[in-house]
Amino acid sequence: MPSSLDAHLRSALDADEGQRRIAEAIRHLCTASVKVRNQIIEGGSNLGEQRGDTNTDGDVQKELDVLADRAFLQAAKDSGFMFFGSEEQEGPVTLDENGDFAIAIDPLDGSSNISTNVSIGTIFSILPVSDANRADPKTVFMQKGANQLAAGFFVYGPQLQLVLTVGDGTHVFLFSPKFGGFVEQTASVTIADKAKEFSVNMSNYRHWDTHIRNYVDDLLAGEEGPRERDFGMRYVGSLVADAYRILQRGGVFLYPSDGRKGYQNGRLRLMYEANPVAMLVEQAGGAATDGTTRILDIEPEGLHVRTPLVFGSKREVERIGRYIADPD
Ligand code: AHM
Ligand code: MG
Repeated sequence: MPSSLDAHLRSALDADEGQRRIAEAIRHLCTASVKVRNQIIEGGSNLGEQRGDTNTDGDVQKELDVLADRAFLQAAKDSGFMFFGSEEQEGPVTLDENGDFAIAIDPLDGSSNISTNVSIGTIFSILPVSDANRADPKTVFMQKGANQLAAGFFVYGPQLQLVLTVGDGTHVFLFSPKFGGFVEQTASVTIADKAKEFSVNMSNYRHWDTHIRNYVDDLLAGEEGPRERDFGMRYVGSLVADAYRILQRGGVFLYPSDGRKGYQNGRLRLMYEANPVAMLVEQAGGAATDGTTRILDIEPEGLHVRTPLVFGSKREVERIGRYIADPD
C-alpha cells in the first residue's frame, strides 16, 4: 500500500492548530485539482476557447482559466483563508475576516497549451496574515517569498501530480483513482547538481541582454565551446511542466527580462509563479534567482508584479549570476 498524502500531512503538519489548518487547506486544494482534472478529461473541446473577458495580464481568458479560478476560490473559502489573490482577479479577494492565511494562485498555468493537450497546471503559495496585513489588506501580497508556509503545484498531464513543500523538503504525490486520493510518488526530491539541459524560449534571443545571449551561446557551442560538453534543450511553455522536469533530472530554466514592451521584468509573476517554484526548488537543493538576487528575498510591490526568473541546478544558476554580474 503506497503512503498517502494524508499520512504525510498528518506527520509534517501536526505541531499546532495553525499547521493542521494548512494541512486541511492542502486537502481542499487537492479536491479542487481533481475537479479541474475531471473537467479537462471530460470537458470537450471548448475548454481552450476564448471568453470575452481579459485577466490582469490583458490575456483573453479561456473557459478553463475561469473554471479553475472558481474551483480554487471555493477551495480557499472552504479552507477558511482570509485572502485569495489570483492571476485571474484584479486584486486580493477577502474571504474570511477571521482567517490566518492567504493564498496566491495561478489557477491555470500554461493557458496557451490548453488546446494542444500538453501538460498544464495550478501553482499556489500559502502565506501568513499578520495584524499589519489585517489593518492594511493590500500588504498581504507584499511579503517576500521567504515567508511562505507552504507552496506547490499541480500538473494536469498524463498523470495528475502534486509537487509540495511545507518547508521539509519537496515531495511528489500522484493522484490514484484506484486509491481514491494522492499517494506519495517521490519523497524528498533532490535536483541534480550538474545541468545537462536548459529551458528557455529561444525565439526571444534577439530581445535579450548581451550577458544572457553570451550564456546561451556558450551552451549552444557545446563540446567546442568553453563548457566543453553538449547541452540538450527542452521548453514546454508551461512553467509547471518545465519545473517538474528540472526537479526530476536537473537543468536550468530562464525567463529573463527582454527588450519587448512589457517584458522589462520578464514574463512570470513573482507571487504565484516564481515564489512557489523557488521554494520548491530550494527545498530540493536547487537555487532560484532573478539572475542575481534570490527570488525568496525579493520584497514584492504587489500581487501581480513580474520578475525575471532563473532556477534549477544550483551550480548552473550561480554560473548565470556570474555572467550577469561579471560579463567579462
Ligand atoms: P499563464 O499563467 O498565463 O499560462 O502564463 C505563464 C506561462 C508559463 O507557464 C510559461 O513558463 C510561460 O508563460 C511561457 O511564456 P512564453 O510563451 O512567452 O514562452
Ligand atoms: Mg502561469
